[in-house]
Amino acid sequence: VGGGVEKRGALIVLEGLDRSGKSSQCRALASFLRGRGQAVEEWRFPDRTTAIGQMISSYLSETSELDDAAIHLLFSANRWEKKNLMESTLRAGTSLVVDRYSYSGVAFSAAKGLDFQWCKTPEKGLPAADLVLYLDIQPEVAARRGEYGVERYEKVEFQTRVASHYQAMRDSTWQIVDADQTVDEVQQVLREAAQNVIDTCKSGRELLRLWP
Ligand code: 2DT
Ligand code: MG
Repeated sequence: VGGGVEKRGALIVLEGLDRSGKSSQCRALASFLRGRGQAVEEWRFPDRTTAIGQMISSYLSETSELDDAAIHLLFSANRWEKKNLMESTLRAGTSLVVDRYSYSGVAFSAAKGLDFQWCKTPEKGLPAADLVLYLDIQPEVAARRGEYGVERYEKVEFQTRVASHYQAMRDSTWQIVDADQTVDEVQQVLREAAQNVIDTCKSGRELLRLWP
């Protein structure tokens, strides 16, 4: 191996409606890849550990109210504050498996009625995902899963609008995965797609920025 070829990690994002299974699938995917000897970190947005993340967290648990545009920009700022670390980690060869990203930012805020293009603007310049794994589920099916409705947004009518905005962001980096299958069946699809994109990034694919 030579010539200073960059062997960067892949930015792999899981997206989908609430209760589509993202968090457990992320965990399983990251540990599978690690078991295969890949350098992988598991991330999530919002990152509730930062000062901005704590404001977001109290908004989500409905202990505080914020203007729709203001909370939109806080979600975005929560990604910007992690941008340098995200990029340096990827460039060091570590792949990231991320539970939600800018696509959630746009889909959820647009579902509240904010302008779709306006919602995309603050994300411009962040690293683009190499692969978006969209866990596709009908809002009515998600609503039958455990603990639905404990947080803001977990209402079928709202989730239906979120789904339509997600749909408007689909491009060639997206893979739509039927999430109304067993946990293992879904995981199998994710593993194969993730392994492929990690290989592609290792062989020198350029890191792109939002919105390509
Ligand atoms: P979870 O932590 O359960 O995924 O819920 N959201 C998320 C936004 O509105 N904008 C964003 O930028 C992001 C990342 C989706 C988080 C909730 O916050 C919403 C559900
Ligand atoms: Mg949730």
